[in-house]
Amino acid sequence: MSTPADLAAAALDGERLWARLMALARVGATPRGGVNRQAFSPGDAEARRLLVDWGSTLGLRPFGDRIGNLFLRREGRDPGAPAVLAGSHLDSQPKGGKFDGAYGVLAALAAVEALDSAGVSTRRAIEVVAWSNEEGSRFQPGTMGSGVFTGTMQLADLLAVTDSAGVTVETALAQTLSAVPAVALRDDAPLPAAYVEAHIEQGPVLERAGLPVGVVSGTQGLRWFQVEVAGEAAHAGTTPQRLRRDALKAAAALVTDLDRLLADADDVVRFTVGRFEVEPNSPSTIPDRVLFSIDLRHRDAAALEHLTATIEATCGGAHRGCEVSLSRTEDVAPTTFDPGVTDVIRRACAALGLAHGELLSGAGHDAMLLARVCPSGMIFVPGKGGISHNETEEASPEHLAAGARVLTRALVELAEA
Ligand code: HGY
Ligand code: MN
Ligand code: MN
Repeated sequence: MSTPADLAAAALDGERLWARLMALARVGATPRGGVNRQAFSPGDAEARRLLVDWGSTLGLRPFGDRIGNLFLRREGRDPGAPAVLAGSHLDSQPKGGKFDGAYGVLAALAAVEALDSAGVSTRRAIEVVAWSNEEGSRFQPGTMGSGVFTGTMQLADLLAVTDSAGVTVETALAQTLSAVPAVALRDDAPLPAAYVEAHIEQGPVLERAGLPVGVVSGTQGLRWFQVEVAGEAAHAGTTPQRLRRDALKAAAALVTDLDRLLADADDVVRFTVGRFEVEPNSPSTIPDRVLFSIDLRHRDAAALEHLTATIEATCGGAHRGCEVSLSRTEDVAPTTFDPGVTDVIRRACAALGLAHGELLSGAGHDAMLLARVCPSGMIFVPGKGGISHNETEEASPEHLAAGARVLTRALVELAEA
């Protein structure tokens, strides 16, 4: 006999999921097939509008909070029981793909829709969630929405953060929210009973193993730093080399030093300088100020500590006549997902007859913050060539639907508990 979870998973409409993914991908679409929908941009607002519309067609009630997280609630039979949340993020990298984040939100929407189609009720409410500013491209750090929701980050600190044009999060967020139909403000929701996030893998493991789904064991630890190099502006034509305090040359030397010092024989350290800002950025002026980011990741907390010490020893004091200062903008320890939720996901894969494996996430996700306050887990589906944070990111409709079916089953089980 079919269980409610069987019926709901069978009702999952993979074609509609794909159609919504493609509709969302038109918001902020880039010429090379990707999206540029950075946090609190007009594209972010448009994506939120679409999501609220789709949710209202399904009778989901929207709620928001002060950092702009968006929740779409499907009531359960027991209105007092903490809800089960599922989602991801709608913001993207500047040259991002169509699936990173968008998939987790729309897979959750498809799961809730499948419950409706199958006539399945759950004891707990289920909420589809789109977390604010996961990527941290325009405003650092990332995972702002889940950071505030879980009490790991402070709202007041984040509202004061500026982008490179000096616009604050507070202003950009207010503009975004004013462009979306008003939703009820809810800052006192009880902590969720559980959180599940579906995502494309963004790496090569599942594709190489020929697996349609992955159960995620955890995420590696992540630290972000900002390095400021202060020199002195001077005329490019008249200033002898020995008198220069060139912030760009000092910064470039620091990056080269770090690249050598942080390299490891096993190639498991992840060290990236992805953002580099030069002032005044004029060909004939010696730069007086450079800001650059460091993204450091490792699966092992002690290694992360050790690598941090190297960064701190390198990025401080005087270099080539410039002053160097370092600040830490994000710090998330390696995360192990809840064994109970991981088991639910594994059982869902098995019940659907899907070959699956277990893997650690190289990328960061909102789930790593949620894991600090409630049992959390993640479902991965393969991405083509493991390519992500790239406009050519691709995933197959079949894999995306399979992951959403796993999510549907997992939500039924977690929301009945
Ligand atoms: O940086 C990350 O890992 C995530 O994609 N924002
Ligand atoms: Mn993502
Ligand atoms: Mn991403």
